Amino acid sequence: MKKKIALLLVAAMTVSSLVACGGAAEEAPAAATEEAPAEEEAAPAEEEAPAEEAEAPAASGDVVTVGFAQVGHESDWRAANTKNYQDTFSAENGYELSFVDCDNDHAVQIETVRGFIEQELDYICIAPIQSAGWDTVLQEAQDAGIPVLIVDRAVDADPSLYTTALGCDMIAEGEAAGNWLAEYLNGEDANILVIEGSVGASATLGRTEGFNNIVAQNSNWTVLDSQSGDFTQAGGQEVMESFIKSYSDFNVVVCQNDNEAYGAMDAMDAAGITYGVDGDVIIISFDATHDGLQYTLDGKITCNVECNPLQAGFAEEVIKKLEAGEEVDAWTLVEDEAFVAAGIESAYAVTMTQEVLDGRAY
Ligand code: GYE
Repeated sequence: MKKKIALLLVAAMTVSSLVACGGAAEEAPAAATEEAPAEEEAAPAEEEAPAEEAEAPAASGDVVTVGFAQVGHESDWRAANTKNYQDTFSAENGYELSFVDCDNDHAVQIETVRGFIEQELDYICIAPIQSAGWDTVLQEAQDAGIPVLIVDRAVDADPSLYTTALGCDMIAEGEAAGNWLAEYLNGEDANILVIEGSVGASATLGRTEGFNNIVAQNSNWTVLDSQSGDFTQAGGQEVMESFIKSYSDFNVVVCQNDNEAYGAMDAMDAAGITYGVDGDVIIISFDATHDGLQYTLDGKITCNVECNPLQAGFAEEVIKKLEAGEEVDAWTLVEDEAFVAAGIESAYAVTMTQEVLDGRAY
């Protein structure tokens, strides 16, 4: 089905879906969907149902074509996110998904989106590798009348150039990590090393900004160094190895995702540096994937700030609304929370238990 619907996208800057983390994230879109069809059900009779455009994919029986320009395959988070999109936008559910792994290459991602425009797909989802450099291709999609959903990460572009955006609040995640650290250190000095995510990614920029906001409030904290580990385990290991060569006096390592934390732990193991609740170095991580939370339960990662990768339901919810001719919000927040090692109490984070780990869907 090829629909160039001139959709009236009056986008109120409101948070449309506040979803508790963990399993609840998957449930929320379904719940919202149940409410939404009220209008459809209220339609007098089948034959009087509005034009095809107003029908949800399942109701119309037409295949809805969706292009997804995914970042790459750099992390466990990404793998979970990809699987979630493939499961959600399945043929069974009435979609034809064109999935492209852009291998962390911005130029490839731009060309991928151009390809989707040329193919005249119904919808385009972009998880932007970097936040800058999107205006031209977004304008091209708009000129072609194809709604664009910016998912997971953000873009530095005028919001009028795309239909909607959804994802976690990366600045809030960085602040959560900092607030937890201040509580945990309780006035002790901090000499901090940061292993950042990919350069120019909104996840990196936001987590860095948020954490630095809290650093600025603590005069006895010093960020000794901050380098990109590209959100990969190998990158985390490499950066940590070079930090170990340059710095001997550090007590906090902030890894901007779980995979980097695994690499950093390998580097510290090799150097005989102890970490975790019983060690010399506090490790903070982000994502809170299953394996990351196992390390948190075990007390190796002391604090792990979640970013929920199960976001495809939110994208589908938007697409269903657009198919039904409804307005969509400009921004949907996917909520997250933080976790701390077993035995630690925190006002900012949930204490890890085996039960929390067992309930982890990714
Ligand atoms: O933290 C990292 C992934 O954009 C939130 O990208 C995402 C980040 C996630 O590679 O693991």
